[in-house]
Amino acid sequence: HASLPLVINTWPFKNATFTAWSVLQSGGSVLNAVEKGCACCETEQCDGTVGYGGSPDETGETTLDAMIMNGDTMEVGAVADLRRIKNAIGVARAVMEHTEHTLLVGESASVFAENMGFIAEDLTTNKSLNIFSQWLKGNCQPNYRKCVSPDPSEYCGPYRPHVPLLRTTLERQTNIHSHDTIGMIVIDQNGHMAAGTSTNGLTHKVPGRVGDSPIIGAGAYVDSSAGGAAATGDGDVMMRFLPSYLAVELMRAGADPTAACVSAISRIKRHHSEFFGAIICANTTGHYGAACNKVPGFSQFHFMVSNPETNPPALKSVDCF
Ligand code: SD4
Repeated sequence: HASLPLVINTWPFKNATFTAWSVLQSGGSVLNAVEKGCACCETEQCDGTVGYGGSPDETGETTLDAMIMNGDTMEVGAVADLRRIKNAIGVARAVMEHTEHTLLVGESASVFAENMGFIAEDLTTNKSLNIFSQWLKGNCQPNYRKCVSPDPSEYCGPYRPHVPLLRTTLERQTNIHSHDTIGMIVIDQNGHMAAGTSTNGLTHKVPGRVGDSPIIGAGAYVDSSAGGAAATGDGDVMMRFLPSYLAVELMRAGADPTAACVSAISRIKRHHSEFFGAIICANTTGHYGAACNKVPGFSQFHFMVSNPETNPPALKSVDCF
């Protein structure tokens, strides 16, 4: 049986869970809990895949995607391809609270952030520089063009890749450890709900690439009258299926959270049996579930839960199918 409040987030990002839980315990709102929880991962550079200094793109730059959603009012703020600002979910919150818009992108989003008082700084670190330079030298690393020949002029179109490497399905699969977005759902004792995401996306991506995380209904979705969901994994594939929206609508129709999560993953599997991804779901009563697609190297998905029954926060896992 379920109990409220609830904090649930993707991956074993324990300090993020703890931070969100602490915000609720001190009387903070669900939006503050989601923002501070995800911001904790941005500061800690969780897994190197949230925040600065990770997932350098084809030019070596780290760019960030983030979203925050209010399940009571259905307001959303999001940023994509954000540059030079570390606190991406903070900027997403500013978009929600200080503009009539929903999603700001790229350089303009960064200028907005600077005007809002966020500090502009280089998101590159020695670690991200190293990942980038290894890639420049290396081989057998994925890039994300539909290339089949080692001669870039033959197959990649007029837009020349920085590094002419082969990209195959297998290589892409083996890159699963470069995806680890934080996605979080928070419900308080009164049933107020919020959700959010933050990520530095995909390593070696084509500049300008936006993943699923800042896309409403893809990376996350929440409606306090139905439930919330957040996804992680291969955003280029997952965003085509709006898995978070689908899961929330299934819960609205009566599905329990685990069944809703399984259905959202199954929908993607129909077309992409080999995709890497997972989703977490929670309904209005605080019941929760998760599901993931089984691929080589990924058979179990770990996530964090904090509610009055766990000695908060607790690591949970689900077997992929
Ligand atoms: C993306 N979905 O940009 C993100 C990455 C991710 O777990 O979720 N990793 O595609």
